[in-house]
Amino acid sequence: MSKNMLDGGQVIVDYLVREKVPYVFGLCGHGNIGFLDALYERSDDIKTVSVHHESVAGFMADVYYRVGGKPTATFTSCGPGSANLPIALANSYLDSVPFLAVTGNVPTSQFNRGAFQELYRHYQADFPSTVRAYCKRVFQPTRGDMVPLAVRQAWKTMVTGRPGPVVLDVPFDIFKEAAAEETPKPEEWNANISCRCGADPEGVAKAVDMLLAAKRPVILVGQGVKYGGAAADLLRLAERLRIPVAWSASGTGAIDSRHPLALGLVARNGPYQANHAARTADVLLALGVRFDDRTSSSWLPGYSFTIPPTRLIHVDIDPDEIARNYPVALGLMADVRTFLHQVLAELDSRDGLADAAVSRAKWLDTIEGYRREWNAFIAPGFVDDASPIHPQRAAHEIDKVLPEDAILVSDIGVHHNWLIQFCNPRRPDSLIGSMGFGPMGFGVAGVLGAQFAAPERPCVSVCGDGAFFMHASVLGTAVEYDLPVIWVVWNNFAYASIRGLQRGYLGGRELATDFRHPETGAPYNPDFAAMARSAGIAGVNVDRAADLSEALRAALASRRPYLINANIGADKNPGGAGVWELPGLGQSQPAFGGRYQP
Ligand SMILES: Cc1ncc(C[n+]2csc(CCOP(=O)(O)OP(=O)(O)O)c2C)c(N)n1
Ligand SMILES: [Mg+2]
Repeated sequence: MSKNMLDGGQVIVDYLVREKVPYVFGLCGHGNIGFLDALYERSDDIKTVSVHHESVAGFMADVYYRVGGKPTATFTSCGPGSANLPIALANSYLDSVPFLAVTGNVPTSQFNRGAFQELYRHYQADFPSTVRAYCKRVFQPTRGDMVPLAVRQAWKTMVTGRPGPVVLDVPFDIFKEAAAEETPKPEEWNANISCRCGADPEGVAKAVDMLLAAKRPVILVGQGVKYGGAAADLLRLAERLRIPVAWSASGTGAIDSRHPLALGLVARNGPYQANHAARTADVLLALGVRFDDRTSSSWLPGYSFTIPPTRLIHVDIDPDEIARNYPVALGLMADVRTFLHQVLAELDSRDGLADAAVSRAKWLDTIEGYRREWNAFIAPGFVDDASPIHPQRAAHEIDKVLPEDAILVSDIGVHHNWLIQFCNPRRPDSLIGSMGFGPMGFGVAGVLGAQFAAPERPCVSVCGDGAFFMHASVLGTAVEYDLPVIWVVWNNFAYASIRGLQRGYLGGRELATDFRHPETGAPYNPDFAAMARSAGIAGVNVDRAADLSEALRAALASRRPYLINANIGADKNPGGAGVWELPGLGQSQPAFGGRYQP
């Protein structure tokens, strides 16, 4: 190789440095030692973080972006190493979060020979087929000189339009093969591309007409508002027209949940004022939200939405999501922030705005009535002092203790349902969860990525006992990288969300959903607090609500990694004003209110 040539690995790493990627997260294998060698050379410019399970790396890259707003990269080896990654790819793909997955593969000279760890029975070096449904695109350069094109195109695909993870699959030899004298420059290829497209101007005028004429308007926000950086403009519009704002679980935090116009979560377990306002609205402005089954009460009319007669204005960067599940009175493909700028500018040219805002008083008063009814309904759960801890009380105590700048990363399970219902996030990144793919481990591992992105902020994972045990290797990573993360293990001695379904839909025929000691039949789990201590991390057990808040305060004050094993009741599910249907098995009943039939 001539002296001035960079090899494939060096080009990728140099490109990442040029894109100002601060960290790569991953796990070694023979398939990526060429890449690690390139990272070694540039260790002053980009930090390599080694984890103990590949999916942990993917979840870290995911949450790093959700907090820091910058994509990072992962590295995994050929064969099994990269086969541990798809769960994280799919999670990011369905939640539209970008990261670049650099996966190793077998040497090109060995393609189709069945070399160690080659997937070859359908097609040579076939990792791309494995992840085809799991990411936005796969690139597989098979010569060194293909790397520059592949890396810049991979990056562009990842960040433009609707973002998502992209795989750069690199055969072993290509990391070390001559690739180019120079790396592509982001400022020539990617840095100057804007996808902040506006909506068709006539559509903007029509949207404003509809909003000004509405008697019972509601704005519904999803994560497009959060990750599109549109929270400030959302607030401007909501306040200017005095329109209440509800959110999907992924949109949680797009508006301060204590704002008077904040309605809450629309979902099976969403509060009455949010579901009832959304389902009785005459005009619903949906921003960067995709109307999944959990947001929509499984699309059963009259629980979360009644579209029609509600007239839906649906704005999204991805036209595939518009009119996927509901008919639209007006569908607009646009970046949400640009759309909001357009609407605010259009409002400047309109008369009668004050009248529209004043005429809202009746609607907002009505909603306040719903809110009071709901608050009275849920009040007892906040003061319940039982042991095991009442889950509503647990969510409430955690919410009360966390400071405003804390980042809470939830895992998947019944604890997540409690948290999204009873936490009151103030900022777009106060409460992070996975709503598309929902892989257990997301919160257990993702909190490490949050802490890398926000070293000064308290980062707390609330995770199920099932998920924590699945990914307990994170304890070691927190120690190795000195990350003061806190895990609150919501220990209910079960895969409780699934056991709840057996109880609710299958007459209590429970199998394979709880953890028991073989001799006593008593609930069993390893001692998670002792596990933490064995890793060199503070670990405590709590059984009472007041001890939970005390322990969390101590953990926050310590600024060291900490595990709180909280014994939390498993027998309750968070009810709300919506429902969820498991087709063939039936649908749940709303815990409050009924179905709205106009
Ligand atoms: C990797 C993975 N496996 C299985 C599931 C299906 N699943 C969803 S929630 C859940 C139970 C999780 O148990 P735990 O972590 O203890 O949380 P809990 O529901 O008890 O709060 C399971 C098995 C999943 N989402 N992800
Ligand atoms: Mg559990």
